[in-house]
Amino acid sequence: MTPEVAIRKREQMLRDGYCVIDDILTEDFLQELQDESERVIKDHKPLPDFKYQGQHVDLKGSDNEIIQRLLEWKPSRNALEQMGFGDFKSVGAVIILTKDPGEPALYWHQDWMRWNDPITCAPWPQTIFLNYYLQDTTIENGCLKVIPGTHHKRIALHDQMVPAHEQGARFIDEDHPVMFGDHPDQVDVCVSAGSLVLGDARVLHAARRNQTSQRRTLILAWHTRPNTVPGYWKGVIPEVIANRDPDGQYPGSRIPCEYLTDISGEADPPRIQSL
Ligand SMILES: O=C(O)CCC(=O)C(=O)O
Ligand SMILES: [Fe+2]
Repeated sequence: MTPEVAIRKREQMLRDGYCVIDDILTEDFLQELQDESERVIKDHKPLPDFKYQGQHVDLKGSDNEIIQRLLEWKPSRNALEQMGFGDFKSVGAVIILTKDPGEPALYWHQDWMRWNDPITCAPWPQTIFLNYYLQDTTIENGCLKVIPGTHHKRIALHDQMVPAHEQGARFIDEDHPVMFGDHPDQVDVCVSAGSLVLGDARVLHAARRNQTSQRRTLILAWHTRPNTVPGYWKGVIPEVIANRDPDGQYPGSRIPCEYLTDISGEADPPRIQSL
């Protein structure tokens, strides 16, 4: 990646809440990860609660040499460094997530757990996912969908959603019109196998149903950075962040509170259309 491209990717992360870095894995390492994920999945008993996320296998780098190599993968580290994201550290583990043939879509959600903390207002990312897709992803096999900008901007969908994962969404019906609806601003993030999708934990995202006869596998690695202003940030520091008490108690929450506002200032009419 050239320095110019790295800056553009960072700008996209800050503006849209996601970006794609193509071909980050070598052919050989991709093959190794495919083989290893198949081996691990074979020994795993999927739980019914996870049907929208597919197989959901947690793996620590310290327990698996191949996963540790992925967490330390030089091209990914270099890309983060070049983007100014060098202070992001992996949590030391990954989640292997699959969509098997015929499996349902993943509902709209965001994964930020700190909505009560003023750091929520950071114009820069604090927690990101590194998503390694092990097959080409398409609309047919369950590609990721993102609504750009929703890491900073409240839209109508935020107030219609069932909270993510264990807090409700795992237990909804497969035909839930809001959680599985199409949104006019959604972007399908179709990537080639071995590419990396970076995403801000706050951005609204979902994944399509797998209508093909092949499994679609993702290795997801969460990364976080300290609660500081990153060196590349030259813009205004929001007052709530400048005044944030670093020793404050901010109970974890997945539900966006008043820190997430509609920056457009317009009343956002409900815009969800069911599929
Ligand atoms: O399956 C995907 O592409 C995304 C998975 C995801 O966002 C999640 O499990 O939180
Ligand atoms: Fe997610």
